[in-house]
Amino acid sequence: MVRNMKVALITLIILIILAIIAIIVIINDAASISEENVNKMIEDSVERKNEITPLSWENIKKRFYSNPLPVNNIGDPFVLKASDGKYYCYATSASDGYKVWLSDDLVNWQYAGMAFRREADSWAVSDFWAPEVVEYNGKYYMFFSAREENTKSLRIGAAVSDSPLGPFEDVLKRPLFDFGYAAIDASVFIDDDGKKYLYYSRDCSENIVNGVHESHIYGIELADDMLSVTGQPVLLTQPEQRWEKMSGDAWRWNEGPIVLKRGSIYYMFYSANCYADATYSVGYATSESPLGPFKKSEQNPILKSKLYPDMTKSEPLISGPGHNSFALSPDGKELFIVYHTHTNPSLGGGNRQMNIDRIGFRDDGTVYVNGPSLSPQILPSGLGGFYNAALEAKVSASSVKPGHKAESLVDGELGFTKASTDYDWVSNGETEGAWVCLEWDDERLIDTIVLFPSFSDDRRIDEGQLIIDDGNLINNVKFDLDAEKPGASVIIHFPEIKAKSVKFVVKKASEGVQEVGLSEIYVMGKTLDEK
Ligand SMILES: [Ca+2]
Repeated sequence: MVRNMKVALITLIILIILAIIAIIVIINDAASISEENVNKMIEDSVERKNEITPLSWENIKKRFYSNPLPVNNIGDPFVLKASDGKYYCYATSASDGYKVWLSDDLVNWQYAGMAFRREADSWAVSDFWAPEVVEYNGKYYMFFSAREENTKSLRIGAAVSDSPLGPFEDVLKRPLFDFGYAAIDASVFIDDDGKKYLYYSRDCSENIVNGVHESHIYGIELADDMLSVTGQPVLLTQPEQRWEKMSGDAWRWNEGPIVLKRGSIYYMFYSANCYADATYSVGYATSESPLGPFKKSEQNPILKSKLYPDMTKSEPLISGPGHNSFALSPDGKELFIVYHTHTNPSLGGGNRQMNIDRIGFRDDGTVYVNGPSLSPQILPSGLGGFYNAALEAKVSASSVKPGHKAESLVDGELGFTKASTDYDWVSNGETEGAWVCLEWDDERLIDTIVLFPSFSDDRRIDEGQLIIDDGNLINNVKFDLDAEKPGASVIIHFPEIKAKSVKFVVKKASEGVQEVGLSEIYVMGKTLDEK
């Protein structure tokens, strides 16, 4: 009995000693982790590749907007970015004047009341259409169209306010000018030299050319007081191109002009065909002088209705985009086109809604519109503390088809039109294994990568892989995009990571394609303090 207890005690002591030795060994081992070992462990983990699981759409959706925007039952939306940094939208919106909507970010809009209401004895009695507002010398000038009581014809009026919200006052108590014909859709452009021009549409209601009712666009110099015109109006454009003759043989339109200047070139944007129909579209013409001659782009129209991709429905998916204006993003870096579409695509008509999409100029001076979109688009730049780091990256690719370039991935143009396919990155006969890479000189804090497909089905990618800084993998990047959401992209959101490079590798191309392509890559980075 005593002997057995002795054996048990010795065994217990031996076990305790062994346990102590084991603990000492473990502690010693832990204490001996050197910098060298740390580096080795990192190398090992890089070799293993760290697979990142993307976060859900719910985590990222607040950084996107989708058309249409909440300015409804309107037409001809005009956006003013005023000197207070806020956005004001005026539109065809009431029977006796104009409503105004207010926004801090160009995306979220609040109705802010009537900006202008006709007075009881006003010359302007009805048809209050297409207002525009110019901020000049601390005042706000509204130019609008309305039917005049005396002539029963359409005329352009001017109203002034100290606030962009109104109330605007019809200070002239008469039309701005009268050339004896119906005139609508006034738009003011102030040139670099301070000269002012007013563009308008000579309305087809009274303008009959060879038996055809036609709306023509004119320009005239506006005096420095903003409330009178000088000189004679100049005819700038009339319906000529095939796309401008889609409303039949009796009625044709060039209307809704608005001018932008880029370098020394004047770009006049306008709409053609009947506003109530799906044929309503936007084109542009260029000139070296504000009053022409203007030459129409061969790529017109640059914004038009969109049909259902499978063509099974007779009504369009997006109907009648047009009568545009422009607005800069909050940080002034991106230009947006503002336009209306029919609220009910199968009905068309006067009930329209506001949309915005990015618009840009290619190196050759031609214009592209990233629209009309129905899919989530990244918020205008300068919002949410994020920016597109891809714009600062060095871009390379495994191969590039002659006539294309890798830099097209960061030129701002997305795959919305056939014309855009000339500006895709396209592999040179590669499919699986083709890659593109974005690299930075120093680290960027990134959390979202957005891949935009080519407009061309012949370059379609089904699946790929993202490699961030060689070590981090995002697998199964699938291009299962909704064809009924024009502008749809692959949006990959993940926990914030510091990175010096992002690589996209094609794992699976669509059956039968001979080459693959992408129109654009966004890499969303957190705006650093010094930026
Ligand atoms: Ca592009």
